[in-house]
Amino acid sequence: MKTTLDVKGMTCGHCKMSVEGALNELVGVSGVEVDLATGKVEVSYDESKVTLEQLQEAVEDQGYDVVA
Ligand code: 9UX
Repeated sequence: MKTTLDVKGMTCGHCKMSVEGALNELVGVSGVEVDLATGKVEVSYDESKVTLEQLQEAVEDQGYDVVA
């Protein structure tokens, strides 16, 4: 399935890479699209392998806030 996370605090290309990298490392994630201008992070994932909570935690572990 596909979800869009609302992430606060990403401002440069390195932020984008950190968030994309962290999400892509998770088993079950098949695609990540970060829009820096809006903070929207579109994630394609298999919900039988990874949960929405795990996606949010992966982003938070990089130091960004996820708005529920
Ligand atoms: Mo760029 Mo992002 O210097 O936290 S890595 S703003």
